[in-house]
Amino acid sequence: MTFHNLSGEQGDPTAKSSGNAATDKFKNLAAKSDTSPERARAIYQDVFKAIEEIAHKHQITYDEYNVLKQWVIQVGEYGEWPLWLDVFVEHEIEKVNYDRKDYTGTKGSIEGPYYVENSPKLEWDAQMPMRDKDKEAKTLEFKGQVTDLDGNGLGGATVELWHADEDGYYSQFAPGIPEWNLRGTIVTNDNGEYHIKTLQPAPYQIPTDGPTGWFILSYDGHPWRPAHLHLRVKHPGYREITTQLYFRGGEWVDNDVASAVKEELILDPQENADGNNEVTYNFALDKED
Ligand code: MBD
Ligand code: FE
Repeated sequence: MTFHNLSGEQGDPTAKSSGNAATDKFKNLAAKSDTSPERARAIYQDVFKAIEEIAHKHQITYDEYNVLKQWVIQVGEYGEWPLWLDVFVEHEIEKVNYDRKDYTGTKGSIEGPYYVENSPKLEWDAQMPMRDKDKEAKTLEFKGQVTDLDGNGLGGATVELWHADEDGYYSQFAPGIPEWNLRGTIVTNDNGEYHIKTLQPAPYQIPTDGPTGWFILSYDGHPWRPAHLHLRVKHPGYREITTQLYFRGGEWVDNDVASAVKEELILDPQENADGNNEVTYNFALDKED
């Protein structure tokens, strides 16, 4: 086994540029946790126990160990730790923390590596920031209401929306795209409603010219995520949700490399006469406890 560039293509953006953009964004966040030494010890003991079991069960060779060591170095050099972790680990952390029986509002999903805070504020009835090129793509009219658990509209809620363009690229993580392209913070009207015109996103391919892609190819996996919208919905006094929405029948919906699809988060868009998509989705927020 070797990890090398099996695709032979220089992606645009390269794995290195999008990876390092995600790393530069994340490393400046003040991440901290109040994990006690006792808890740290308990967690690490289980991690090392799992490593021990795997090493013996699979009789891991020194060649494999050395490839791993080199790969870990490369993940860092390419800035792909946010990408690799969010694709392979985040979904379980999301479930542990947010997918709980006592939360009955709209389900969450992983944030992924491409969120940027403070996107431009948009009126409740607005168009996402986009280029002329994006306007030629299939349109998605995305509307609905943010409510409490009893269905009362929450006016002044914010719906942060970010997603990839038709080529599967995210602004600020690919060269040459305007800073806030396909990123916006929609403020709901007095009834909690929003009505957004955007473009229909395409499936997203993990860059195959970097270590996360090589990792996937090493086990003959595929590097695709289904087309998706990323959302973060907030209103004071309510539990903030970070989630994603998918499109029924779309490619990779049943086989997301990031394991982040939930049935409740699959949209059923209607295609109207002019070939554009229209869909209504309501967000119900749990009370903050
Ligand atoms: C994405 O667009 C994404 O949403 C996740 C979770 C990982 C990689 C790319
Ligand atoms: Fe994404």
